[in-house]
Amino acid sequence: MALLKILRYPDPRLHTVAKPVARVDEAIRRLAADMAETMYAAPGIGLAATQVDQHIRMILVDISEAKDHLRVFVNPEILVREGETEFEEGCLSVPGIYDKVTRAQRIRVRALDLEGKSFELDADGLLAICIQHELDHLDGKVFVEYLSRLKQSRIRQKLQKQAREAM
Ligand code: K1U
Ligand code: ZN
Repeated sequence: MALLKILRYPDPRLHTVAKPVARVDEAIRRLAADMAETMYAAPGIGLAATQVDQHIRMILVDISEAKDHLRVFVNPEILVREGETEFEEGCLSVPGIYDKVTRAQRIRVRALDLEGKSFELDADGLLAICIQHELDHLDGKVFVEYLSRLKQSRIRQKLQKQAREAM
């Protein structure tokens, strides 16, 4: 397994729309294992392939305390959205920034597992929020884009300054 580099906002590659996975094979399972290692090490509760510069439709989520309930979604689709909830989100691609985002409270998702088998899942609370956040990444959207233009501009400047100072 390997730790992968996580792209940082405002890297333009974060705005790439990911392509569907044509076949769930060993290469996909290896990428999922590397993404899991990267997500747990960060640490995070979710990771989209986009964030590790792999522009295919795969996301990982584990909201368990013990970090022992990894869920992998290949080609995820939201079938149903219900209700509304507000949550202070973070993002491994936007380190140190947290802000409130409104999303659906409950969702039904369809995806493939790592054997290529289709499944459906009803999710609510943090699991539903995290799945929606990760699906946004696959569509090239970062959570800060729900914030005002002023906040986005301040966040961009702050992260660009951090990147310069780290060079
Ligand atoms: O997509 C990502 O960058 C992962 C992101 C997922 C997420 C968090 C909160 C709301 C929506 C989506 C993170 O994991 S940020 C880190 C984080 O929230 C966390 C880290 C360790 C323990 C608990 C939470
Ligand atoms: Zn994120």
